[in-house]
Amino acid sequence: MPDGLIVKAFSNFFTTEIDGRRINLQLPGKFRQSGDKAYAGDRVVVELDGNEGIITEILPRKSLLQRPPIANVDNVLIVLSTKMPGLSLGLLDRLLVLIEDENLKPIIIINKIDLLSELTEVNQIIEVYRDIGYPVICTSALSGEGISKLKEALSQGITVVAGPSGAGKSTLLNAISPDLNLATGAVSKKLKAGRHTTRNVELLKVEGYGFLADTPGFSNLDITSVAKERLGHCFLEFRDLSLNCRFRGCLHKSEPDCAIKERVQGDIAEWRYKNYLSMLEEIEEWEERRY
Ligand SMILES: Nc1nc2c(ncn2[C@@H]2O[C@H](COP(=O)(O)OP(=O)(O)O)[C@@H](O)[C@H]2O)c(=O)[nH]1
Ligand SMILES: [Mg+2]
Ligand SMILES: [Zn+2]
Repeated sequence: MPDGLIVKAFSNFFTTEIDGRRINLQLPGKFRQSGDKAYAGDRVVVELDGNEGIITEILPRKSLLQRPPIANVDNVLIVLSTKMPGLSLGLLDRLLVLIEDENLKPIIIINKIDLLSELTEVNQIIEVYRDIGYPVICTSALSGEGISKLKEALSQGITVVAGPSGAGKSTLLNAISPDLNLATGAVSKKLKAGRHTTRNVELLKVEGYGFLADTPGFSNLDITSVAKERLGHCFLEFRDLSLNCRFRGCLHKSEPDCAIKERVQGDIAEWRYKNYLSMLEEIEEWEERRY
C-alpha cells in the first residue's frame, strides 16, 4: 500500500499527496473511536481504489504543533519587521518559548530592513539572539535583500511561518516562490479573518523546499500551557547557567544565590530576563486561579 502526506485537513477530509497526485481521503471511524486523529503533515498509509481511498494507518509522528495543528514540522520561521509593525521583543520571546517548548528549531527573520536608514539600530538585538544560538536573517521582501540567505537556511520538509500580522510573511513567501501568489497587505487581512474561524490547515508545496504553512501561525500566544518549572528551560541561555543556582528548581525570581539574576546585563540581556519574569508571573497567576 502506498504512503502519502496529508497536505490539507478539513474536518474529516484529508487531501493527501501520493506520488505527486492529490487524493481526498477520509479517516475511517475506527480511528476516531480510538481517539486517533490525523493532521496536516502526517504521513499515512492508504488503500486506494481509483481516485478514492481510505487511510489505513497514521505513521508515527516526530512532533505535533498545537496551534496551528500541524504534524512533523521541521522549521519555524519567525518573521518580524523593523517598522510597521515595529520590532516587538516581547512577542519574539513569547514565540521562542512556545517553539522551545515544542522542541522545534526557529529561524528569526527581521524583515523590512529597507525601512531602516542604518542597520545599527537592530544590530545589538541581532547579536543577542545570535549569541544565544538562533539564526537571524535580515531581509527586505521588497528589495530582495537577504532572500537568497533565507532560501539557503530553509531545509527540506515542513516549514511553518509565524509572526505578527503585517510583518511581511506572505510577501516573503512570494519572494521565495512567486508561484504561490499569496494575498498580501489589506487583502490578506480579510482572508485571514475568515480563516481564523476555522481550524483548517493547508501546506503549500514549494518546489525545492518542501512545504510551507502560511497560517496565522501561533496567533494565540498563550504561554500558560508551559509549566513554570519548564519556562527557564525555554530560555536557552539560562540552561547551562542555572546549574549554578543554589537551589534546584530555582525559578530565578527571588531565590538567594541565583546564577541567572547575577548574569543579567552580563551574559543575559536585561529584556530577556524581564520578559522571563513577566511570563512567569502570568503562568503563576493562571495556576493560582486554576486551583
Ligand atoms: N517596506 C517594506 N514593506 C514590506 C516588506 N515586506 C512586506 N511589506 C509590506 O507589508 C505589508 C504586509 O505584508 P504581508 O506580506 O501581507 O504581511 P503578513 O500579514 O505578515 O503576511 C504589505 O503592504 C507589504 O507590501 C519589506 O520588506 N519592506
Ligand atoms: Mg499574510
Ligand atoms: Zn536561579
